[in-house]
Amino acid sequence: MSDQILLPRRTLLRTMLAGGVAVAGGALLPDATAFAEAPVVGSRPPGGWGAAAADVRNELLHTWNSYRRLAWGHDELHPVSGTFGEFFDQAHPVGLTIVEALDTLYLMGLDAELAEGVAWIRDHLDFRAVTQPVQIFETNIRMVGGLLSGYLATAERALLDKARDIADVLLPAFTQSPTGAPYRFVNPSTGAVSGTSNFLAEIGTIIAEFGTLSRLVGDDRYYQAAKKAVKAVYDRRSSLNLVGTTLNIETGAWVNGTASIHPPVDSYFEYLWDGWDLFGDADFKNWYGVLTPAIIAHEAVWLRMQGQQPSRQHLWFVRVNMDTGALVSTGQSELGSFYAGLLGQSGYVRLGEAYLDSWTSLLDRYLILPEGIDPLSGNATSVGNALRPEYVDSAFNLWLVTHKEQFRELAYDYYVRQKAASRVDNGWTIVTNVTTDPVTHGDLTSGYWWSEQMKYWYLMFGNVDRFDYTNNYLSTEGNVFRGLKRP
Ligand code: DMJ
Repeated sequence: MSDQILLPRRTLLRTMLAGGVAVAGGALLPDATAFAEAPVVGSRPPGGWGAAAADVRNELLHTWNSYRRLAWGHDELHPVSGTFGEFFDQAHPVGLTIVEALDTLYLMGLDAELAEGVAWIRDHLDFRAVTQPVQIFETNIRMVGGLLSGYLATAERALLDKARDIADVLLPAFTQSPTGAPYRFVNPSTGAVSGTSNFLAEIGTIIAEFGTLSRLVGDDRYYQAAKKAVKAVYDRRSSLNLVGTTLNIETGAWVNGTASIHPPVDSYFEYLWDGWDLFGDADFKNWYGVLTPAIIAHEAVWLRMQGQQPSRQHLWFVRVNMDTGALVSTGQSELGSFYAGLLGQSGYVRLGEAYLDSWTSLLDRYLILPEGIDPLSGNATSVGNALRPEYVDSAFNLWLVTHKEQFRELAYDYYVRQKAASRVDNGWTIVTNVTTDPVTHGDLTSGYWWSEQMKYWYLMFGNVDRFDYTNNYLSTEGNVFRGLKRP
């Protein structure tokens, strides 16, 4: 696959023109200079890359020490109030932060902290004690994935056993479903499944963890369940080769037929590519190869933001009706910025670069990206930033693919920004309003912060001898399933 095949007709653009929106006409990549001439927002660390890597490690260690002091064994640190909270069940902590941090601690050489975390998991983690229904998706990408990458980093058998035990809690959500697409929830203490309307990301972001587990324990049931779920969605694609947002997993009918790369669909496409990347399963490559050109044909648009030069256009991905291709919404979610990296990984490098540039262009008006953006005005439609990793995730993936220094510089610039926005006495916190000066703090160190962007920044800035830069795989939650080097 390459950028060359992507020259769709632009009926969608005419629709938008009718609404007074300034857009590019013609081919999808009408003028490479439209983004190539953009000012690059990026910077080099004044003390050198090694010092930047050391700073990332210090920040993670500082926050870890706060977690250890104020919240040990609980799911998440509340660094502003110095308290804690639980992600799954307020009555039953499962040490989510420890699980999410494992392979990051390993890569950073924080071996004493890693050993302490592994010991806590071995002695205390009991996911079946959770009495509230949990999301299959979140449990899989965070808990199963975190334990598996922790196992790959340490060879501690207890981590693999706990990962399998949790996957066994989740598996009935797949096997009891008439379509194979999973129920959305399971109650770990009773085994009861629930939630017949499920989102594509939650149905399809399973194969990396379940497939890795199948490989490690020699039991194919996890892999097959995850693959069947993906196929249940793919088989219900429209005549345009688009899929919707929400499926009734019992009847197989679409509940919401809006096609989008934004949440709650986003990582469905990521794991299509990953099923090929990680397991060499050609079905996944074929499915990705059918759905992606349709996304690009019907959802990719070039827009000129109000107040910007006419020559300056940006690539965005809009929401459309899966059957007709008609525009549903132009709104952009920050979480959608992950798609730039996925495009780059899967051969659409120029599109990936262009899409990341669209997000970068917003950084002349915001310190860090807001959760929601109107791409026509540049206004924030959702003003918070929950310590989001997606922009850095894409910079990391494009850097791995292209080796271009500009992506590392973009990532460093964003590190400086996020640190300025999020650092508090006890570590890093979410932001509830990026548009105030100074930004307004919330009170949470998100679990994925330990697993995702701190790892991406450290790997980009450092020359980490425990990581294979040429042959690796990181999950949607940043968990490393290929590329960890052990002595
Ligand atoms: C992470 O849990 C994962 O990246 C997931 O795929 C969606 N986004 C959150 C962080 O924003």
